[in-house]
Amino acid sequence: MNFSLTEEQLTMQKMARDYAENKIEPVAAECDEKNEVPMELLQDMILQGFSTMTIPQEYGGSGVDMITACLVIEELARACAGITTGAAANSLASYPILIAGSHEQKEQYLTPLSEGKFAAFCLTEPGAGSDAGSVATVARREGDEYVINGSKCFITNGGFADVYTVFASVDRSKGLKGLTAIVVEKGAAGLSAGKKENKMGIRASNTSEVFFEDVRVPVSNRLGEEGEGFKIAMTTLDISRPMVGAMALGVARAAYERALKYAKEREQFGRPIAQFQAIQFKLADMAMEIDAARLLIHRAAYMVSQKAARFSLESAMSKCFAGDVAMRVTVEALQVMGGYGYSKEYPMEKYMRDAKIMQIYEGTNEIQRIVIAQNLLR
Ligand code: COS
Repeated sequence: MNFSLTEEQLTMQKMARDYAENKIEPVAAECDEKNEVPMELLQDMILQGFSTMTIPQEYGGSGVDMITACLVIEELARACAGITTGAAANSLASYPILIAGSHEQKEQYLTPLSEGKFAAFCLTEPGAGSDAGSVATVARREGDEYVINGSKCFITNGGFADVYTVFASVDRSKGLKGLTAIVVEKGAAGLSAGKKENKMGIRASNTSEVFFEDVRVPVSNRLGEEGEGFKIAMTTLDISRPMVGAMALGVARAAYERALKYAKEREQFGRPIAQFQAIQFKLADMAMEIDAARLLIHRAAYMVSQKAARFSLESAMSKCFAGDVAMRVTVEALQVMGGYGYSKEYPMEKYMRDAKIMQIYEGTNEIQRIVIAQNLLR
């Protein structure tokens, strides 16, 4: 077992840190306040390759391993989890194509993702959240076309994506065995975006409803076979969850680093508060949990890159633990800063708001615990 990073990983990590500090951090507070996506910056992040890191080079990606991708995402999210969510959503939407797409589909849909196009992963519906198998959107086959009807909600980049990877049922009587993955492209008649969510955190990301009203797409847009959609969606989430863990880790680290700096500078009772054991214990717990989360994330990421037969357990553990750590660390780090932590003048309260989604999206942490338990009891 080797815990050191490779030269390439160190270079990518530094490049991402510099980019995050110079480009993302300066606009993070304003985008959060205005509930606004910095579209030019997001597009630049895509052009820099931050959304296509694990896509093979032949389809326009960088083809790096998942640990490297997680290192990069951690750095970006340390500057702003909202902006990073927009970039990571492109990766999420690309996985169904990578998993089940033909060579032609990969060329057609993945290559534009490295050229600045936006993508959205459309699984969740008003009536299908944790119970992803109960998707009600239907794709009715008519000759060489599917006619899609239904609605999706909480879709990142849903308001402006160029490519949507959509999960719809070709036969609702078959339950989750009717689910099918289909690509829908911007401009398709009947495709529209609905309300944009006004969220508590990650406000610099676009979260929208997406509607399909008699949207016609050729059968050649289908990824894999009819009925394979649920497994494609689950495999996608297994791959993407370590990356959500890495985002949570970035938020936790940002909060911890600020708390550490503040504790060394802030004086009360004639000495820096870092000299009080109550503060030291908080800092020690934060550092320990952040390290533990990173180890779980890198193990899961390693398994993704090794193309292990199944890594649902490790993937769920990494996302769940890191999400919980982000929440605990941001609460404690805010406490170290006291009133200053609670003030909107400092980013601490934003970190805490941003951390909360890490326990919710890409599968709630309750669902992660179900996945973990199912694997233990199998
Ligand atoms: N990889 C491959 N196949 C999987 C899988 C995975 N990770 N998880 C389940 N499957 C397969 C099972 O093997 C089973 O196949 P067979 O019938 O051929 O044996 C099938 O899918 C059904 O599995 P299961 O019975 O476990 O499905 P459930 O309906 O009980 O759902 C959970 C399982 C709850 C884990 C799933 O619905 C889930 O992850 N929900 C959360 C969804 C989510 O994360 N939403 C967030 C929005 S997306 S950003």
